[in-house]
Amino acid sequence: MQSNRSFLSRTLLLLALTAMTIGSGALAQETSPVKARYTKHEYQIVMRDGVKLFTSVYVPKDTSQKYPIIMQRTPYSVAPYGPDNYRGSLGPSPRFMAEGFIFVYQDVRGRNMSEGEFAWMRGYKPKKSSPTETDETTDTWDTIEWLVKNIPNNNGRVGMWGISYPGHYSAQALIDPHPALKAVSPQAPMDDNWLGDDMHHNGAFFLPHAFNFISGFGRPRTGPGLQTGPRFDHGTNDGYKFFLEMGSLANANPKYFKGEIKLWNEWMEHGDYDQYWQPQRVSQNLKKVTPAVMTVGGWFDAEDVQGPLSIYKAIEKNNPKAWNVLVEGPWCHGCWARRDGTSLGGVNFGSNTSAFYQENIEFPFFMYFLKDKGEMKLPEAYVFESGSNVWKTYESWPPKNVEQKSLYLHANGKLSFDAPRDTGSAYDEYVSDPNKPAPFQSRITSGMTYEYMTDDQRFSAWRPDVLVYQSDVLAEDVTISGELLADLYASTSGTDSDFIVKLIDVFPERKVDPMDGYQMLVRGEPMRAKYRKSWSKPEPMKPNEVTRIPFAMPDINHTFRKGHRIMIHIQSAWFPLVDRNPQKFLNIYQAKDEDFQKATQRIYRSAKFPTHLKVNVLKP
Ligand code: PG9
Repeated sequence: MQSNRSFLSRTLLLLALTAMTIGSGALAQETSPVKARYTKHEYQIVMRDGVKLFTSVYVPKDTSQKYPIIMQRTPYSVAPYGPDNYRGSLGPSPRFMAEGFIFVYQDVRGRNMSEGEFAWMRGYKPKKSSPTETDETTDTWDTIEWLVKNIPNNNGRVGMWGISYPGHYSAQALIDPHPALKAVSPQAPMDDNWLGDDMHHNGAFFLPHAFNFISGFGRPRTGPGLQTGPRFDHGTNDGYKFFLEMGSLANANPKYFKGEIKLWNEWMEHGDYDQYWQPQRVSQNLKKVTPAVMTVGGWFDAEDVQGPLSIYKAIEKNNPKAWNVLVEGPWCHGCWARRDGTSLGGVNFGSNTSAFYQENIEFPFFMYFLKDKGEMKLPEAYVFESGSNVWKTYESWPPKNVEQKSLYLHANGKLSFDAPRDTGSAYDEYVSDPNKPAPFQSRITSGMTYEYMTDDQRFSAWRPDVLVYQSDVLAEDVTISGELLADLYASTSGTDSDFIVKLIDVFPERKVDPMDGYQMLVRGEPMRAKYRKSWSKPEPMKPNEVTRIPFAMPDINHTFRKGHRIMIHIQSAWFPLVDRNPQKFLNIYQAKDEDFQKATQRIYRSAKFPTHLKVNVLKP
């Protein structure tokens, strides 16, 4: 016989579990904070060419005041669909839902429940051939025009925000902005998927990022409908093994995609920076920016570290009167909205940087420009300084109070701000074997992780195919702010090569310290040598001839603390993050497995051939 006490406690537990179970289902919809305060509507908004775009609109139940519209356009679905199925949250952060806005989410043309044909980063058409010709700027314009005229109780002002691809669409809206568009925050926006964002960096192809993404996103579509599907099954967690065994990029279709993924086929057909990629670049068209713009990026964003910087800089350069600011935090991709921003991998940033940003930067921006609430005190640049772990504000980005200096390679793995005086042709040499390519990370995973951007590089430092140079222990803090310019003098026994430069912060050896000897990646970037003179007209390298290979690496804002060392790695593979270079001048996207050859690489460090990294050092 159960005692009364245990029977009662079991009954209470059962009731509690039942309530929780119901809570996860229908009841939740009734008690969801969104449904309690907002009413959802779904529309098919007709564009100027007749195509209908599926748009969800959440309006506050309280009609005692008018509200601004804040919109996101996305290729990733505005699910859940159905007027009775509500999103779990609305807006860039919970503050917005509590404050009260009209929230709009739209499936872009050709995606999910919207009609039409999807094009990858559909380029702007400056001269439309007819009143019904469309691009993303006209789809955005037509949508805003319809919203302000048809959604009850709006205050005539529209804001946009989005992270990554939605950030790209926010930036597109700035090209020919609708007059009601008053505040736009492109966050981790893709600017150019050949020059720095997502798929390519300086011509090198980001293999797992592209392959794993497009194997799902690029699935054939027969018409409006939710486009989801299973993630690609590599059959192993070991991405290094999977992609090495896949071999040449040309093997992907016969082995896995069978030619069914149109976007993959397009990317394989356009290896150079050609008319497929060039029109996609948003920043080239940002010349009539009238809304207030707050571009947001993460210093350690593995996907789109370059996009925010190039979009902010283009607006600043071409629109001197625009209200245009930059925010950069110590974040991975979108992590200012998705994680607390206190750390990334093994590196701690000392505070919840995401909460600080959401409360003190993002929310005040939209409140001021869409509701005339609060004061506008945002600086031109609100940038976190990693290493010292403090927020810094500047009147420009990059900051003006910097001195350009160069970190030069020297004998015996030394690195210093002094130029080499060696009059000969001193060099260091390594053999790059594409069948045993240097790895980009030590963890076993099939994808491009977020954490690789600040990983400890000691897993790589002892490899014979990685050159390592480090400074003496720093006698004082050295803060480097802005773009990095690598200037290599290199040769290869082949006719093409990749050169990857990694800038690293070496923590002091302190056994009791969790960061004991940590070699923190601050910035890494590849350069595919055949593009050294032109992104669209590649040229071979002459075997064993010293060749100058200059290239930019995305901006940083990092303090190398007193007691640390500055380190540079140079290598010719970063696998599988970057596809392998056959080290033979040919179309890599059509290479055969037998084309991949070893090459002997030389990096020169003499007065005549001074390999160095130009940096901007913040003046005291
Ligand atoms: N920028 C991200 C992405 C684009 C393309 C491929 C993979 C990722 C994103 O939109 O999330």
